[in-house]
Amino acid sequence: MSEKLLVPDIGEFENVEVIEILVKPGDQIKENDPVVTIESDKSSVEIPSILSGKVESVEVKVGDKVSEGDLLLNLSSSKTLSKSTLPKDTENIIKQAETALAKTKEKEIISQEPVIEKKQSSIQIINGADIDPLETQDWLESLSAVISKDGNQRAHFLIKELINKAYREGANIPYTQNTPYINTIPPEAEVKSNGDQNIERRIRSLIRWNAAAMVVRANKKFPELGGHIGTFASAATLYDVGMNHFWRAKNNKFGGDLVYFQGHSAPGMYARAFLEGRLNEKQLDSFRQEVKPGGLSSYPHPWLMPKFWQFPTVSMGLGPMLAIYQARYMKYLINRGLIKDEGRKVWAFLGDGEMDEPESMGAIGLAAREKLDNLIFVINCNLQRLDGPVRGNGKIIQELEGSFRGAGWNVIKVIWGSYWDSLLANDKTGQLVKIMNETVDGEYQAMKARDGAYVREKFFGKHPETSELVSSLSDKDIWRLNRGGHDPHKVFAAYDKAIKNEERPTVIIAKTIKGYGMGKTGESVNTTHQTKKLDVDDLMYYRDRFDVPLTDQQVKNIEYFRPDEKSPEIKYLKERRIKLGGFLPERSTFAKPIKAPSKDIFDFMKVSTGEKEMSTTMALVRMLTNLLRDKNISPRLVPIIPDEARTFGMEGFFQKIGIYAHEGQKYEPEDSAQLSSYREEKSGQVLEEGINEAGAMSSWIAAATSYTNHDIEMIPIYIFYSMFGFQRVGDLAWAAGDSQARGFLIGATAGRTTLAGEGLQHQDGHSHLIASTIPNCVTYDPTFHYELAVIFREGLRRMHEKKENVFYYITTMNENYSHPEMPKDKNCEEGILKGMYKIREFNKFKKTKIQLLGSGTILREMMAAAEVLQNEYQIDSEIWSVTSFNELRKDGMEVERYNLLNPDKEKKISFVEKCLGKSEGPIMAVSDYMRIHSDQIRPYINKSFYSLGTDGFGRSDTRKNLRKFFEVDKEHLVAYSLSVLAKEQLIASKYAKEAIKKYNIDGEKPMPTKL
Ligand SMILES: Cc1ncc(C[n+]2csc(CCOP(=O)(O)OP(=O)(O)O)c2C)c(N)n1
Ligand SMILES: [Mg+2]
Repeated sequence: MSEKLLVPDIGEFENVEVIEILVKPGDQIKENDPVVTIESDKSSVEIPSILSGKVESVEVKVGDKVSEGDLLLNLSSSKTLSKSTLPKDTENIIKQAETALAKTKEKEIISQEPVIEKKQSSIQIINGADIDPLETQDWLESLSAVISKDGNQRAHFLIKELINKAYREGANIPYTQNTPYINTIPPEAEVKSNGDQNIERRIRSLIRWNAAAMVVRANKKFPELGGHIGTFASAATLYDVGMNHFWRAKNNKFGGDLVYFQGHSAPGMYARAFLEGRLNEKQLDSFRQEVKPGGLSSYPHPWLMPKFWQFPTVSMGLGPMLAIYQARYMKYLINRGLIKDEGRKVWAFLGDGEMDEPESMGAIGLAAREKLDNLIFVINCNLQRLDGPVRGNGKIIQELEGSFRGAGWNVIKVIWGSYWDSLLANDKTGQLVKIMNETVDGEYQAMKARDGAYVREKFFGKHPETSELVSSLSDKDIWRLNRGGHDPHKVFAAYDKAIKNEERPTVIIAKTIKGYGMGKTGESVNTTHQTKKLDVDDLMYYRDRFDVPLTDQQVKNIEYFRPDEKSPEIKYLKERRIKLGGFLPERSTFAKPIKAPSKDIFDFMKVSTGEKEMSTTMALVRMLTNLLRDKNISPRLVPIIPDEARTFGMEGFFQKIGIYAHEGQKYEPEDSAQLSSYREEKSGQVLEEGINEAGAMSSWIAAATSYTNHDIEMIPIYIFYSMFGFQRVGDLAWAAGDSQARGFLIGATAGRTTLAGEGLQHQDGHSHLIASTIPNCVTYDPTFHYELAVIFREGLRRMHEKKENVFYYITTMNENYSHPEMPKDKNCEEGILKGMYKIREFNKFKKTKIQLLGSGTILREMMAAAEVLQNEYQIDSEIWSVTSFNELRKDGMEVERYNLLNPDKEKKISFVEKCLGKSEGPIMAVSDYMRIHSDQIRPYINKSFYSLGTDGFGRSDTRKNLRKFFEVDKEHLVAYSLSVLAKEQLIASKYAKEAIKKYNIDGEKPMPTKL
């Protein structure tokens, strides 16, 4: 049956140009296959077929203008194919993943959480503000009766109903998200570890000792090195229980859990690796001495220890965010069918002080919304940060509980250790819990800096009933009452519950003591964080406290201790890790490279666009659309956009590849009939992050390190307003460099004067400079579409085929102009990649010459100025398109350094010098960035060099006015060129003076930086 394929609803657009015909008569096409590409002045979109069948005739040609309802094709239709749930081409990737990973998935046996309900014989009043205690007592007794008769669930239901009723009656006092200051898991419900507790304690003691010894030894030798003992001392049990029982390593059968270690606890990880035999004494003695190869990095840095550390976390607040987006990205890969669902978990260890970073809590809503049950936060609440208490006057654990519970997380508080169990069981009146609730963190901290007698007086002494509770305990017994985070049983039970939790992320909030075991100098005192030296007495105390089998002399020598290979400790430790699949942390990659697409896929960008004007952003979108047709590349692309797809003309991606949404689309979008409808899908490819640059960057890092954390090479492309890039997420970009991220960052709407209208907070004149601070970030500021194509392809080749650990920052602009054909010069491609090439030469008069260097869209102003110089002033010029001042500088620096260090060897020549060394006339360079940007290459050329740029705050206006204001428009460039030539005594100064007058340039106008 013959069918007509018409232009669908394309939103408000009319008369949109057909730029590609993707089918021809006779082709057999399937439903959803693209048939033509249309392009408005802002975006290009493929029109898919709504039917499958054979193309009978194509009724449009390239260049035609079409609107909704116009006829595109006649089609003899066959049966319509149903939509596949997974995107095309993923099957191959799944197969690849299958060979690398397990053949069969051992499904996690997720047992139901045991519903062991804490039966209490009665409930007592624990709130002091009671105007009618008898009435309260009645209510509580009723509730107690319900609990014992029908259980907690029923009681909870009734309370909820009561609150709802009260709310409807006008008592709109919000219900608290907090539970009492006791453990979430009651002792009866604790799942017990099957580990050997004695041996685990001995191992933990050795790890504690070796970690402290490593820091103390380093600082004895070089006091400047620094280091931390207190953080790990407080967290040792939290890590050990995970290492012995929970965290599964990556191997050829399993993808591995991902653990974000708290940065300052790094010594503990080294100490464990030492016992495991992965690090030796010499390496421990090179802690914080990394310049010589083999040293141990101060904190987790994959760049410096690429086979060990996976995640840089020491800049506080980044770890929590990166972990959340990592867990989300893992689900993304699973839902797109790119990796298998193996029940892998992401664990993140965080400090309680660290939780004050806005970034730490900034994404917890997303974690709950996306139902990240593969994510577990462990917050080590030692109640202290660097200077003092985290919440001296309050309770950090309660505060965090409220925030996380409010955000929808599963919260597990691990506050008290097992020694408290019997006291709490005997707390019939609730006085102990009342005191626990009322005592503030400052007091809790002070108590642990003193002794048992102090705790008896200041804590239990608050009420006669609690004094009585501990009357039979000695001060020593009271001192032994431990905190939850130091009790392996409590920690085990919490971890066990966390891994079985479904549908929600889990946070374990564990109470510990900063500097646990460090004695008077370092335990629970405000200066703990900075303790890096322990004197002999402290060391003796530490040894005794943890029963480390060292003689006094060995302690004085601060010797490391590693039991014999055949000792029960080492055997146990290794056995546990073998059981859990290998050692942690460990960084490896088994990802297969992605073959860079053939050059012809970019050919359409090497021809002139003729009359047609477009921005480089649009050229990029066209290019990505083409890449989505490449079977190798397409499934690996991860487009990441923070709510700006329409700004960049990328809305066509919504339909074409879908927006990732773990729940699919539960609603019919308002624009469902349109071609660029907002299509959310479980296997969607676009990560639409909302107005959330830090989140988008975290997603990008997860995807850009996919090759190591998931053994699959992916190509993330994060596109953003360039102004909201590096300066907004600079620290994350730095962490990306450390993480050896591979992918593209696209700073769109770039340039101080190219993004007209928007103004001071939008116009970017420095992102390239910030990007240049990251050693492995490769940056480009292309002007024409063929430059972009060459750069992008090389990026794909270097990063994803050759696996070079660099990432690309490319700026694109929103100014529409026509793009010329790529110059035929065989060196052009090399020049584009190295940073500059000659794009044009005016050589008619052979009297006076100037070298004009331009970058981004300002290159076009320079080209226009050159024409004026030639036509009106008889001045010749060579015009250079500078695609990257940053890359030129890197090369210049390297060459200069080499020549200085090798004075006797043949001199190397920088690329700048190769291009300009023999050129004639002074050099004038301009970009849409600060002068310092083009100034970067000044040292590498022995000629007069002048830079122009856009120094100063941006402001809203037309492009023309902005360029005039910043003196980078054609007219200023002509005047400046003449002035430069006059200064160099190559022409008379009257020409410059006249031009300045002619163009109404005010020589007395203040510098734009002052305006
Ligand atoms: C972004 C950032 N700001 C400041 C620091 C310096 N700093 C290092 S540790 C620390 C205190 C950490 O306290 P907490 O998070 O409670 O960890 P703890 O050591 O107590 O486990 C600070 C302020 C940092 N590492 N990162
Ligand atoms: Mg702390």
